[in-house]
Amino acid sequence: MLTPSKPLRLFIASSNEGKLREYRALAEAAGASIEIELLPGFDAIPPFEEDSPTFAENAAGKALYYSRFSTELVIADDSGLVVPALGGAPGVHSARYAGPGASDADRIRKLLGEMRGMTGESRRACFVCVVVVAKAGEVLGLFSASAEGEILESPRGNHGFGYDPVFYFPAMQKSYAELSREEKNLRSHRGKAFQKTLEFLLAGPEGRPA
Ligand code: ITT
Repeated sequence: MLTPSKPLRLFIASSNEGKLREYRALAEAAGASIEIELLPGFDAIPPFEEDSPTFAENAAGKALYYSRFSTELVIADDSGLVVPALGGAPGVHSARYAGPGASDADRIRKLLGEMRGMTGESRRACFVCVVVVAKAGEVLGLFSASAEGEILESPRGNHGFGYDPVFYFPAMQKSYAELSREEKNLRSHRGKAFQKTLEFLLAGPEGRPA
């Protein structure tokens, strides 16, 4: 992989503090070649309506929409928790699963309630993340990754955000919320999708959409 002489600057479009913290740590881990900042003026932009049935469409919609407010590279992710035994829920509705104004704790309570009495294979779940890079209203790339795990009976750990305390990650034998940010980022759905994004963006002078 070639390292560009000038740092690659990415503006992230996200209202989710947990995601922003993870992206900042991912950029830091990538070294001096990457700078990540919240899209300037993000809070004043009317929010994008995420009403598509797939993570890819929502992520592309978000990145395209917000990229029109900048001349730089913009990234957005759509992500969520998929539980096959619940027909794929919460899925693309992960952020709104317990209705508007609900907290992470409310969403976790609802999920555990829906899964009461389910055992074994039924508790399988995966996190999905689709990252889209766009520039001035054009999609440059879409990168997705997932992480397999199972839903715990009760929350464990206090790091991370969202559904992390109830997502047991067998690869690390801990819940996502028991991992440090660095440990989670190394193997998580978002960490892997962002790694693919960086490989694309840093591929070399020809491949670099600067
Ligand atoms: P933006 O669209 O502004 O980025 P959002 O929170 O609405 O923020 P999404 O539409 O992508 O983002 O919804 C993702 C939801 O899925 C998020 O709110 C969490 O509830 C959950 N989620 C995604 N990644 C997660 C992770 O790594 N750990 C825990 N929960 C996660």
